[in-house]
Amino acid sequence: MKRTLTSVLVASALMTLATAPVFAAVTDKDIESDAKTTGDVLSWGLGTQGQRYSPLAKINTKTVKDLVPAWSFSFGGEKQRGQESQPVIHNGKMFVTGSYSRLFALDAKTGKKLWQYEHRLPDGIMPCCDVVNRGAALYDNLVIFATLDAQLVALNQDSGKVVWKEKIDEYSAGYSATAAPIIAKGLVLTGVSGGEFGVIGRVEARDAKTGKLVWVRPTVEGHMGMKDGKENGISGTTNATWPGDLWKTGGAATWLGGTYDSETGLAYFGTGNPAPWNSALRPGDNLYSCSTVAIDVATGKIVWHFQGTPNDGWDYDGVNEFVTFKSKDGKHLGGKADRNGFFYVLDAKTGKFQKGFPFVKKITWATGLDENGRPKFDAANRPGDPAKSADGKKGTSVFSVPSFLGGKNQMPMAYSPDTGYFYVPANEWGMEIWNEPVSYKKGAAYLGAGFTIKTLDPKEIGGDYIGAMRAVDPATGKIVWEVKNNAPLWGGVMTTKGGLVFWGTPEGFLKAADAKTGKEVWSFNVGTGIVAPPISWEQDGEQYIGVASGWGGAVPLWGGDVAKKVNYLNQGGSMWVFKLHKSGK
Ligand SMILES: [Ca+2]
Ligand SMILES: [Ca+2]
Repeated sequence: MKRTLTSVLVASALMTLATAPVFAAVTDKDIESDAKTTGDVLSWGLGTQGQRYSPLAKINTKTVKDLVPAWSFSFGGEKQRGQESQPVIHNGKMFVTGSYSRLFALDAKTGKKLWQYEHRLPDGIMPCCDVVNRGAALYDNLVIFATLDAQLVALNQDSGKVVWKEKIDEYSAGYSATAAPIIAKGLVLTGVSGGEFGVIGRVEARDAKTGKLVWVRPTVEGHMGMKDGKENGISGTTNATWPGDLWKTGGAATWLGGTYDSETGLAYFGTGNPAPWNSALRPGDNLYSCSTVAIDVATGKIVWHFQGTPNDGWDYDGVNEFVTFKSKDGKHLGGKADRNGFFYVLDAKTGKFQKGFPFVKKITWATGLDENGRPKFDAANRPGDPAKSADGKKGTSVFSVPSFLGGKNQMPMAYSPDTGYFYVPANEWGMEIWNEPVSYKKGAAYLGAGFTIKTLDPKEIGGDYIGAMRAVDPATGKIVWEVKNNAPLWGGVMTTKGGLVFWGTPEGFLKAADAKTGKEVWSFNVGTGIVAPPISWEQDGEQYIGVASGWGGAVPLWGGDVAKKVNYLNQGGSMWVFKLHKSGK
């Protein structure tokens, strides 16, 4: 057979393809199918819907006993603090962010460091709740993450070189950024942190390849949106739900980022507290604070909103992730475990309220929800107006449950299409809270409140614990099972086709339980607290489980009496990866 030069070249090119790892840029299609593809983890949430469900089943209720460490990698440095990052995986590489705006690229199979990026942070950054970062996004050949000085940085996945860098806002005005960006239709979507400093919450969309701003949607009523450099309509109606000028420094920070459902074309962002905390100053619902806001990615406009805590007076940020799912009777819904203690089930397309129920044992600020999901407030449990006190300096103090750290905080829950349950890392705690006079000053804390977080009476919550991993059935509103934990849970959850639920504890244990029954089937102590969500992926026929470790976050800083209870826990900063032990037979 006569071989032409062309056929030889083609043959050798094919050989190269077969033997060398092929670089493939991350596309929108890859991201939209991320939840189903097992060889990579491209998004925060293991798919932009945020279900945190892995279709892998090699590690299952029977084999999990053989799960052992494959490698561990230290983030190093003298500074440690909280590690809340979810790693992403692509082309056999892991990209994991660390505290103090660091990013590490590692060989996903061995943990070998490929490169490390340390963002230069200025003095005077104002992160409210530790120097954390929750992860990076992948697009094209870029890895993109947000920094504590409110910038967005895109690095080349192979070289670690900065490709673009954009300022989100002024750190000196209290802005910061800790959330993992998400990608939707070639846009990188980010929020802002700084609700305790009177920032303006918003969602921004940039061209993921260039960083160029495409649209901005403010989450405080009265502020103008932008698209392609032009005005794109005010959010809501100025002064409809805010008195006077308070909306100009209204908070509603989108600090936990969002989720995206390609079927609805909507990005779902939660919003934080209205500023300041002192609710006596701002009668009205204070939209769009403490809400889920659904934004059409194509237009940059709000399609619907659902507010969990109107006129919030307890710092019940509504930032927690809205996770879309298909119900057993075929409806397209979304679930959210709100900081205020209620779990909400809404229509994913319209936001229509379907169901709401407590996922914690005790709630004092509301007696329940009405038919539209609006809370029935207990007026006696709202912190009093300081202007009505004898000296005008301190309003009536109340004991409210949950505490402002929430029935659930930043640690993301998981949803299993196999069991139909949400797995919610819940906490049971309360707080003394009172209001004080306050006025806005740029770059200064803007609370107008004082507080102390406290544990609850064990008799009221069925035991001496704070944390509880709970399986919640969105169809019935029932807690199906729970695993109690001494310290508050702060780490996030993953569930798998293998019938398992994985989560970490501040005490340092990565745990696995049977997704149906809650029976604990495996645990491993990583040597420092876990405040990050686990992931799973497959490489060369083996299933891996990974989690970042390193105790920190908001609890040690803001936790009052609870912080004292957990002050024996040691800091750290590592990536841990596990796989099934090979017996050698
Ligand atoms: Ca995937
Ligand atoms: Ca807040």
